[in-house]
Amino acid sequence: MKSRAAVALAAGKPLEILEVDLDGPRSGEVLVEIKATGICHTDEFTRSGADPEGLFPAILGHEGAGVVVDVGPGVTSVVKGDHVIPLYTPECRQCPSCLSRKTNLCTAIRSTQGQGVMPDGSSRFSIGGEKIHHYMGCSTFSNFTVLPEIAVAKVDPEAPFDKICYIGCGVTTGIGAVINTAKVETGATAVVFGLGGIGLNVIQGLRLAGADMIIGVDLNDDKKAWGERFGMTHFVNPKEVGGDIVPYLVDMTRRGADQIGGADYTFDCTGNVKVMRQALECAHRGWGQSIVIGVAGSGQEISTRPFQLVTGRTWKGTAFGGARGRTDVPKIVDWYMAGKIEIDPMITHTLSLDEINMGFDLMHAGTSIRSVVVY
Ligand code: NAD
Ligand code: AHE
Ligand code: ZN
Repeated sequence: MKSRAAVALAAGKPLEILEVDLDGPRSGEVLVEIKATGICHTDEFTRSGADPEGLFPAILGHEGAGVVVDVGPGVTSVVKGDHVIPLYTPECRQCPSCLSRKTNLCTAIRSTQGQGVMPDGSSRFSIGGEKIHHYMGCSTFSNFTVLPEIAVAKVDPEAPFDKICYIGCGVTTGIGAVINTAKVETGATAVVFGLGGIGLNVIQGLRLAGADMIIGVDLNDDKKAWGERFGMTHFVNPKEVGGDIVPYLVDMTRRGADQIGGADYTFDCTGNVKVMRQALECAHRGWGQSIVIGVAGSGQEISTRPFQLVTGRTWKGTAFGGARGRTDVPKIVDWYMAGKIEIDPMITHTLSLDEINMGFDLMHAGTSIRSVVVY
């Protein structure tokens, strides 16, 4: 069949809207009509050429929602007509990682996913016989895409596609980092670096968990109002702090009889390795946890003095907020439908597929939180 798609032909180039050929689902696979897709900073990370795993030509996009329109042989957990969210972190419930109960990082198909192909080693996408790579196992910048059955979460059919697509990455990552990875407790203090599509969801996760002090840090002053909208209690623009931001944040978090200071939990949502170091070092001596969410480009490395860890700070990372997709994503959709979490105000721009490059421009300009493409 044919599908309209935004294709990344080469690193650093705008996406091109093209008609692509799409083969139908094979054994254990499903064909999904994508109804809406968000544009995450990770799509930009790969489009720009910074991703060491980046392959071209490829159909990017990993934050989608849609309807199952066909199923391959052997598919048992979804049927035509089901509403689904594609999962870049699948959940097979059979691999050693899934069975460990210690991680959400299912390993059933990670290696072929990283090679831009389906689990049988081939791509379903092509143009004029030339192979186009899949991306993060999702390729939601195509109106139709093929996914392994284990990489879709069946969700409430009443939920609006143009909002719940964001649960396919940003919402789940931010809220999950707080709840699943950090396991933040009531009354905690926290610092969130980067108040974009992920950071604001960390903030709403902290509000949900009952944190007392939520400090947001961003270079863009416009993010102050955004953070406050979702529960941030204090805002810091590093450009307005004379000198090192770490002692400044440690001072802010010094409470009561505690003369040491530092936050119970800190989160990097920038992907900047210097910020990751600041986030670790403003965590509280003895128990502070710093969670790395941002992804950094090829060749970038984090560093700190080992003393920072010797004195009890913990550096952790999180992918997809530690969520087990087929189990947790339907619940997060239900939270949204019940009004427990907010999504609508964060979707600042709704675009057509033809306008998708504008979504990347808005991200760079710092004027969007999330742009969503509706097919
Ligand atoms: P975004 O562009 O919407 O937001 C980034 C924010 O960081 C912006 O508000 C920007 O002003 C701010 N910022 C940039 N440099 C800063 C600095 N030095 N100090 C303070 N603030 C700074 O991006 P996003 O979609 O929110 O994604 C954030 C990061 O998270 C990206 O690296 C993305 O690739 C990554 N990500 C990771 C996961 C995961 O599973 N680990 C999931 C989604 C996104
Ligand atoms: N290809 C990158 C890895 C990027 C990365 O860490 N991706 C996150 C999801 S970001 C979503 O917006 C992830 O899920 N990581 C776990 C995994 O298995 O990739 C690189 O740096 O090589
Ligand atoms: Zn993402």
